[in-house]
Amino acid sequence: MSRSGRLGIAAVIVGIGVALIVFLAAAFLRSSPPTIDFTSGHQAGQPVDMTLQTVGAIGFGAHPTWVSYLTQAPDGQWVHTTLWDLPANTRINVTDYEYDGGSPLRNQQIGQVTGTIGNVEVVNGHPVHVINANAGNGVAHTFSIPTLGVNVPLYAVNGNLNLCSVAPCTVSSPHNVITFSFVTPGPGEYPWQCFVPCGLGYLYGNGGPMQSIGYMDGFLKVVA
Ligand SMILES: [Cu+2]
Repeated sequence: MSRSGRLGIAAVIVGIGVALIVFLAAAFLRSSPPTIDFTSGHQAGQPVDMTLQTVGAIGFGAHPTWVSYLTQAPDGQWVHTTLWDLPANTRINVTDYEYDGGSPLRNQQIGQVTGTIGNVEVVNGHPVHVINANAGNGVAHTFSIPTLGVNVPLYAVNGNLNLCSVAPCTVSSPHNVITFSFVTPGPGEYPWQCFVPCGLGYLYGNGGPMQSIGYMDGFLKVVA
């Protein structure tokens, strides 16, 4: 084959490679966890019940070892997502099944419950205003909506037990049941996240799942 022929083939191969990389990068950027709709059929003035779980390892997908939140859809299915459509100016009653071990907090401030109705959370039936993370099992994660002043530390389970490592976890695994309520503001998108640096193996624990929607970050998509 002539030199120009070989160059031509090489150029085509490089071109295909570049196109493939651009396509995959665009597909990655477009990919997003699903949004769970808690607005359909909602009657004004009625509260919305939302059930979550926090797990020490999602156990499947691209990052099986990552910590994560999951959301129970209204049909009862557990979905690996942190994105929700919620009605505005509405009381949201949250139940979180907490399946992860914990540790003392580097920042004791996030051991305090703020921004919920009554500035309280209920841990296994006991009302709590602050968790002393240096006692007991420590704190596993927080549920925090910075723009609304909401912060709920999630009391951990005993990390020496046989913890659930493949989500969705079931109540046969060690867990704490944590409930709290807050009121949604007017329409808008409000980020929420965990503030415990739980991204094990990442710089200061703040990378990986701490930076990823669907794991330790999400959005409240509040609609009128
Ligand atoms: Cu976390």
